[in-house]
Amino acid sequence: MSKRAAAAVLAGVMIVGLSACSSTGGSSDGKKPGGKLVLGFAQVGAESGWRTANTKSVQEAAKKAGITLKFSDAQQKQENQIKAIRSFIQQKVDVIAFSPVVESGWDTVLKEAKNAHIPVILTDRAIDSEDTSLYATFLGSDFVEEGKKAGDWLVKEYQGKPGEVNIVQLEGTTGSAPANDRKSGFADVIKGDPKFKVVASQTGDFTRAKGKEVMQAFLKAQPRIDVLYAHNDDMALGAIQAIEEAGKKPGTDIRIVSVDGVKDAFTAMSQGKINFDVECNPLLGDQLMELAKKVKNGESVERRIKTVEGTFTPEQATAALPTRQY
Ligand code: GYE
Repeated sequence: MSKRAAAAVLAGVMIVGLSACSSTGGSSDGKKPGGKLVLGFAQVGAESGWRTANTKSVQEAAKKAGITLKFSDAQQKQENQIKAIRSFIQQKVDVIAFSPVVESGWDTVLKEAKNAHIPVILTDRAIDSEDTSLYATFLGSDFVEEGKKAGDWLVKEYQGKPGEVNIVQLEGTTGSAPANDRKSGFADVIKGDPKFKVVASQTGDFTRAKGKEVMQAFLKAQPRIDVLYAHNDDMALGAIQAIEEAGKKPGTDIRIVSVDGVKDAFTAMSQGKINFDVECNPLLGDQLMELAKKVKNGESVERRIKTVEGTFTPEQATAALPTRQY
């Protein structure tokens, strides 16, 4: 028997033991009264269109799978997520899933979950812990790859064109996996040609309001901006407002490459305001519910499950717009 299977059996025994003492009772398969699997989900927040679509996907998938979802919104604060995880442990949920707002600082609370024999699934964002026994699997995108796709587009776009390309970058939430990885993937690709210069780079916290505010500051401080690379669509959409208010044409005067592929960005692309969008799929709900059932039953799951994603030119975005789900 594998260690994880042994732990799962032990967890099952413990939950049966606990429920035997409680007044509400419980079933012998380790599920809560009523037989439903209980999943505690600690969401990052509601910072972007991507996040709203992700939350909806998780909530709808839980309903469809007959899973009781305990949902918590951390408002982009790690301390709130840690509190939510602790409360899930106290409530003895069957499985905990969360999308870690930042990469580091999770070991203590995840050890608490491990000691309580509650399996943990990372969704969407990764953690940098060296102790990989703290979670069963990580379901989400390859953010480095996304950054590379943005960089590849830029390199192609400026192929054979001489002269410096001044780039400003709107970074995602500081310390988050998508901000770190989208930045490094992009940097890795553009470093091959010294004409590409990132002249300013600052966090816009993945929100429209912050994206606009930081872009306004970039426009004031930078004598020439050729390209904006935004780590997500909401920041790009905020920046578009700032560019237009400064009397410039987004997509023309300043070329824009972004990540996510949400509907609002596709609309902006159809209007020529965003030049390229790298897709990041938020519809992780169904896969998450499948995984929750499996880890609860002690079945083995792959340690890393990557989402399949593409890229969009304005033409492709315009064609996809009528049927885009998020
Ligand atoms: O790109 C951004 C959101 O973690 C992939 O978080 C997610 C990112 C997404 O706020 O819009």
